[in-house]
Amino acid sequence: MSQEYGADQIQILEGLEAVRKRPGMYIGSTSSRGLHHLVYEIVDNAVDEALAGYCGCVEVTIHPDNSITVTDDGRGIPVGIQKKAGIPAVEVAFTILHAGGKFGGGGYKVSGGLHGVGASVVNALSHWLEVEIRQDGSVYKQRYERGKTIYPLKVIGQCGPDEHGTTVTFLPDKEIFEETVYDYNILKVRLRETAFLTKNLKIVLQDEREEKHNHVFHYEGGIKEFVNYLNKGKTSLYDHVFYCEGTKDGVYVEIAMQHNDSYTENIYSFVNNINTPEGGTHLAGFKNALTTTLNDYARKNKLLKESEANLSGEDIREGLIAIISIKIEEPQFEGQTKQKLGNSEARGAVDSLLREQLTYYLEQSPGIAKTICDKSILAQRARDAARKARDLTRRKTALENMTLPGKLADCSDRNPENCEIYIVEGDSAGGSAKTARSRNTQAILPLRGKILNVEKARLDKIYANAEIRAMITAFGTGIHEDFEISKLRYHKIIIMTDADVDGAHISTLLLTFLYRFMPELIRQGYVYLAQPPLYKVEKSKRVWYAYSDDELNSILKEIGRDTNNKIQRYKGLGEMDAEQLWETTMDPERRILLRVSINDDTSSEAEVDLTFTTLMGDQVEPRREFIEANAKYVQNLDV
Ligand code: 1YM
Repeated sequence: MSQEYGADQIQILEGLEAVRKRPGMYIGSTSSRGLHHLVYEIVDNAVDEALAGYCGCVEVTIHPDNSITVTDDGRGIPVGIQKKAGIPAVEVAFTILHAGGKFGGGGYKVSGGLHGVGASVVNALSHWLEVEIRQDGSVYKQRYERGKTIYPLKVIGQCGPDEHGTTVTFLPDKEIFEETVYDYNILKVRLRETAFLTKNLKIVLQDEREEKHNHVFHYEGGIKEFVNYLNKGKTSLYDHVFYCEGTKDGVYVEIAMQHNDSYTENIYSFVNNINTPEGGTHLAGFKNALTTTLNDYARKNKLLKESEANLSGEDIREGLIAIISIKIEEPQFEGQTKQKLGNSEARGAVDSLLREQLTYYLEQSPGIAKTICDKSILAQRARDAARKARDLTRRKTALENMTLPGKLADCSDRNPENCEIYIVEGDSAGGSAKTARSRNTQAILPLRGKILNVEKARLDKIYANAEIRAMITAFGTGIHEDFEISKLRYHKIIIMTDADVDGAHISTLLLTFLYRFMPELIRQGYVYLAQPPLYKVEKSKRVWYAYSDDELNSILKEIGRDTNNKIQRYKGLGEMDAEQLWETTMDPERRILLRVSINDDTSSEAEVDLTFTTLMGDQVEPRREFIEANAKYVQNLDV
């Protein structure tokens, strides 16, 4: 190392040493999540440069050794000596730990990252990091290893006079991270979202490890196109996506929304490009303005009679897809996970902008306004009917002291931790399962035929559905606001369907129901898919089961392909007798279960939702691919 270290630099090193000692404090974790977070930190600096109006393109490349290059065409990080530190500004940015965000005033220098701590944290947690800056005809470069400067910033060549930008390449440190292999899909989902949220910014993602991995995200319409993307596979109620933007009280607000014919509400809110799954003041402002404006419009235009009650927010938001994205200088996050926006000025800004613009919009588009009001009024009626139906079930359950559904063959053990419930497709398979089961701990609930698609039905119909009611009572937890996980009667809910397209469809319907009505069951890992075998191979009285074509081939290779093997392809659970069903699919010692999980690392909130709605939409093909496509959600649990 060529540099002498003065007091200042020693302090610098201590700063980054603190990051290496307690990385979790700065990037949340050292798991895969933290690993990917490094990329976001660097990308966010480029996005800031785009928001400031100087950068139009960001490229992210994953190299074969899992080092990452991020390059932008912005102004280039300043190379001049920073007076206070006595070193180039770029070196300050990479080697001095900043409490929150970047230094220097102006703009929204708060985008990105868990804590917006930026470049120096990435540097501290990288085995090595190199930064290259193109500025005023010269190319500058500096290298660091584990946060330490290797050589002073130097000019390594010339570039065109108009060329400018920053390139950062880093290799995450194996001493720090438990996982050092980048997942293309995780970066893809996040960068796509970033591109939607940053109108006009082009983001290119490349993976040198795999030829097919290559994406360009560039959305001139920004969040308006985000709404279109989320509406994929759904039927919109009107063509136009509502969009408005503006700055109030120092808060920049952008809103895009559109209704579709479904019954779910999907609202995603962001603060400085960071998703706020728990909402906060910006979301509250949005909901308030939407409800008030639509009721005012409906009253004024006599779409609601004087005698009728106001439309509730829920009624108006039925089938709504909306993106609320705000930029604010000093966001305050509250709540347990620090994901809920607390700034009160954000509420006012969103509320007043939306009121103003939506009132105008509804007046200009009476056709759309009427469509929204009509849909909301229908929702209101259905909700009333559902409430009555639900009150009835509640009263009933209170009176009858929770009568379990008649079709349920319950287990005798009363400790939920020991208990499992198999949800079985069809009465005949249900019959075999009842015979096969271990009565102590395994309960069987047979379902007849296809269950209701909850994506396509209103609440009143859902509550009235016998199969759904049977599941709700069997689980014991209740749903929606009544949901109590502590009342869950089984710690394994196992979906067992045929290993064919119809079976996959039924699994999907069941998972959709669980995801929409009892998401905690999935989040806490109580939901599983049973894996019945596809083939049975018999040879001289010995039996093998194969759960995939690959497995079948390797069995045949081992025992020899022979006309005397009787290979049986199972078309359904019904073809197995009780003993076979037990051996292959239900015996805890031998079965294969897949635990269903929502991988929050891989999937943004919006993506998980899209998965369900696309699958439950009208296309058949994506549904067929459900199980494979969800390899990401589904992990092998026990064999
Ligand atoms: C591939 C990562 O970091 N781009 C980037 C960073 C900066 C600037 C431009 C920049 C900012 C400002 C002025 C300013 C940063 N500069 C600094 C600091 N891409 C990437 N592009 N000029 C250039 O904020 O005023 C930190 S980041 F602090 F040194 F100015």
